[in-house]
Amino acid sequence: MSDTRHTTRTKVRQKTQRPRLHKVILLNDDYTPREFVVMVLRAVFAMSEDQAYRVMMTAHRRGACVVAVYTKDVAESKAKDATEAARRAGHPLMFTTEPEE
Ligand code: TYC
Repeated sequence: MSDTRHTTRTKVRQKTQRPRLHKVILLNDDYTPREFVVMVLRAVFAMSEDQAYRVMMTAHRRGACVVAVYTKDVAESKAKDATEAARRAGHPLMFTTEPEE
């Protein structure tokens, strides 16, 4: 009598799940002074004067600019801090977040 045994081996491929990153986006408006935008970018996102100026001008010309990417919590908290700093100073400046593709 044949006694054939079949063994099934399942290969498990470990895929490390990295947290999805979220973009912080700077939105243009017609009222916030350019210098104020640069100041907030430097304070909240630790940018140099040069970097901040370029990001501000990109948003000014194109309507919006990605500032940086972070984990969801960090992105949301920085966008909120920056938007609130503007609100306190009486400016309509807004930062939003969205998940990276
Ligand atoms: N458009 C504003 C002005 O002309 C400056 C500005 C730039 C505001 C970028 C917001 O995200 C912004 N005073």
